[in-house]
Amino acid sequence: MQLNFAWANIQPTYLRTEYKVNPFVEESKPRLSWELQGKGFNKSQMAYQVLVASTEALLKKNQGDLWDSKKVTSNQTNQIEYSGKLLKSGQRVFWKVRAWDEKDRAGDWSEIQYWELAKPNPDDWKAKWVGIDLNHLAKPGEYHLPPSPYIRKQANLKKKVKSARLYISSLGLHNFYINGNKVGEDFFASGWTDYNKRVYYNVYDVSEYLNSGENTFGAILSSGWYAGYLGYALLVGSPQVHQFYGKFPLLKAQIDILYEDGTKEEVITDSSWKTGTGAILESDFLEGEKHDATKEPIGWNKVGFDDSSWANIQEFPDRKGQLIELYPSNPVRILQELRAKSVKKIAEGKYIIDFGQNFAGNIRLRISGSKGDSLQFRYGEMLFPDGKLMTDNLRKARATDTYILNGSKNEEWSPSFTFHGFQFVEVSGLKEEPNKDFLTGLVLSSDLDQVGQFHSDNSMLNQLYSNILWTQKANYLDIPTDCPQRDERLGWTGDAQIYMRSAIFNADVAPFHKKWIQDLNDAQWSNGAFPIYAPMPVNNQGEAAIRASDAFSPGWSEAGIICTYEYFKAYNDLRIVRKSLPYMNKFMAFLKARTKGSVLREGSFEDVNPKGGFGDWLSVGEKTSPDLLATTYYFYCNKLMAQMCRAIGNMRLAHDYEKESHAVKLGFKKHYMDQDGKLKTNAAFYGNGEGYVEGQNGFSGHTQTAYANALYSGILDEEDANLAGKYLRDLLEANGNKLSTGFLGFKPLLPALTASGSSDMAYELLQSTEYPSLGYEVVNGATSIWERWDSFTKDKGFVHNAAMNSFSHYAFGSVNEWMFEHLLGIRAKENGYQEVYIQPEIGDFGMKSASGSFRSMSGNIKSAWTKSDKEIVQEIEIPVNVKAVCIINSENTQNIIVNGEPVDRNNLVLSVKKLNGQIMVELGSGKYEIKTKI
Ligand code: RAM
Repeated sequence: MQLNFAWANIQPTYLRTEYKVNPFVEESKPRLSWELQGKGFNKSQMAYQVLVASTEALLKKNQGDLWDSKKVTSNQTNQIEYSGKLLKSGQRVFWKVRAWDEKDRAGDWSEIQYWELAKPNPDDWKAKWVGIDLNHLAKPGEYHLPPSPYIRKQANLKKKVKSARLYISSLGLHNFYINGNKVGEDFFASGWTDYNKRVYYNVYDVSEYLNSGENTFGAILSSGWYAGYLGYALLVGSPQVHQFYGKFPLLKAQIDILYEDGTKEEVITDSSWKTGTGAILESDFLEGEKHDATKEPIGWNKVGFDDSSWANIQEFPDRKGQLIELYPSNPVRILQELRAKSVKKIAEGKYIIDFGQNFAGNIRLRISGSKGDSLQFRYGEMLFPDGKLMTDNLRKARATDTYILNGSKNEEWSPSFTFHGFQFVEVSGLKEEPNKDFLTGLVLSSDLDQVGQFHSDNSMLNQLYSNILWTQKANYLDIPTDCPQRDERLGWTGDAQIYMRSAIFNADVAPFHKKWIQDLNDAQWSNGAFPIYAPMPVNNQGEAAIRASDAFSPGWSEAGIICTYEYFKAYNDLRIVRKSLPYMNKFMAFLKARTKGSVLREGSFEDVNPKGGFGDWLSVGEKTSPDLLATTYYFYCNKLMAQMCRAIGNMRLAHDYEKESHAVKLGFKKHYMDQDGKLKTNAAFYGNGEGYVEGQNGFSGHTQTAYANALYSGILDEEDANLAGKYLRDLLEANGNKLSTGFLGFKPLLPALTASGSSDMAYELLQSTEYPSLGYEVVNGATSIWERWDSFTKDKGFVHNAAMNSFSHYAFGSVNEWMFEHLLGIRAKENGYQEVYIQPEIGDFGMKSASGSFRSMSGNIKSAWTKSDKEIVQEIEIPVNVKAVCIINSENTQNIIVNGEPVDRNNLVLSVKKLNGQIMVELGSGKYEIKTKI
């Protein structure tokens, strides 16, 4: 019998390539990562060895014919670049890794994983773009919605198929079928990009779908973001309201087949494919889908269908400058199916279905009825007090689906090319009382793993956390949107940048933001400004096509720096920094050109609409000078740029940005601060404020938002920061301990309070259930984060409807950052969370316990605490290879017991330091219980 000492060693698990498990990739040098498992304490990786082989068999014999990294002395488990032989398109390779622990003991090999190189070379594509213009079939009316083209091809495969891959891209949306089976479970491929620059494709293993002999390939196309309605173009009366990138959808698909005998064959889209129409009469994200099941050409996507009446499809040339690349994100999928909570009749044949939860997605209908029966579905987030559906806040989004029954038994349907943001569905046209399960809710979102957990003894807060998660899911749908319901659904950059760190704590957004940061860079204006939303469709004059005045704004455009920075911090990803650097430099130059003496003075952004940009959007009460805010952002961006440049070894640039940040700091103090350290602005400059957001209220520098941003950005020296902390607190107290912040002010508010010693106030704001607060939303019934603190109130109803009143807006969910970093106290010390701080703010702040975890790039970090009158008990879990500094408020080390032993006589503890009333306890991996007497 072999003795097993594996418990003493460390074991790599969760092997990923480019942040994904067993993916298709395009990178010739993809980056590998793993987590480490190991029992006991203070375990770390001293060295690793990666083997990559062309077959699993070789790898089982420990032979890495493609790459043997040999034993590499390093504690890195992430961003390990494959440095082996050049791989060929379509090549699948297998890999495994083992690690040596801190005592240089080798652990077992991990299990075997793989990646497959997709089609990095455009020459590998033989397929042609195909499509057909069906715009003449669109019914005249307010919305121009053509039917979906159906396309098909029958092909004879003469030999036995060993394996096959489908490479597929569309300008617009597609469903693809082989022999009647839908390929994959993804929705809305190929996503939204700046199609003039870049279009994505996906790859599927379709070996199982093919037979030798006759096979049929079919697709249904839809306009999607490419040719459908976008944003508020209709609402604001833009000259162009749809077809922003092209007039009708196109498809490019290639099936690469490998036969058992080693020969190859391809089936490609070209003009030999046939096209007709079918059941999908209309489909659009904003307007909805109409499906007439009586019109479905039975068997159209199977062998034997007579397509002699179908036309030949047209071929279209590749567009110049349009890259075709592998979709970097995870696809949109159904994450969950919700049962109805109630079905209520409101009129003859008309019912309201309540799913009990605000979400983005679709419905699944299961019904038996008569041929030609027509059901209409309308979607809403809320009901009016009389029980009717509230759709005022959808503005010009018609959000209506229609299904016409074909009369077969147990018909099942759900829309393919639309989604809605809703909790309630109004169904009309029902002939009989439906059973409760005739309709289910399909939760759609980019399929990202949840990495965060949060729970506390405050049930309102637990609901709030649930609301944050749901709202993130509803708006992380291919791109990060402001909202999923009304005629907007745009990748608003301000919302994305304030929320980015919050998002990282909740879900593994690495694949998702790899895509969107590219979208953002692609959308950079020629003057260097990043836009206010991305992707950004542009008209022939080079202006925003959805609304010509949509350009740039302080607090929004900085997403181009901040999102890349957050990504780099969370995942220790330098490649994204290198890739974004030219765009970021250009943007910083754009800002610099607007400064005078490194300060963005009053009026620096008068040329945009609204003047000064959006400022502290949706703030309540006092208004902060947008230029003062722009200067704190400018400082912050210089600081982040310096850090990123240093990390990639560009010391000259790092130095330049450091120098500039220093100059901004001095300039800010001189221009925006009085002798008492109070922030000020030249209010007279703004005159009557015309053209500015709520400019009639006048602007000030002495606001919660101004101090919160100044403190968060680090623009103040220590003395001024102390004063700012005091002023911030004073302002809150003078306001009855209530916030007055908007989008830009709320995100840094709680962190700034904690940084300036006012965690008590941060807790008070977080736990408040009075207007304005997130708790107020919860007590008014919210299951998601609302655009406004009072989007709905039980006593006043809807006060903001019609104009801007989304019930699914993640922006104010940015409080999540504070909940993870300061309530649970999990903060990165080093990029990628290889070193962390554990520093929960614990006091007499109205809460007795909280627990949560964050599965970081370096493994799962857990922090929990309970507080009684006598002691605080913390439970902490640190993954292998991670070091934590636990910062505990206590004067005396004798008050602290770690796993039953006093902290200063404890073998498990790496070090103990005292500093200003705090004890720093350094811990390696393991599970700890820390008791602190109070
Ligand atoms: C609104 C959007 C978004 C915000 C902009 C300024 O219409 O919903 O949240 O960033 O305006």
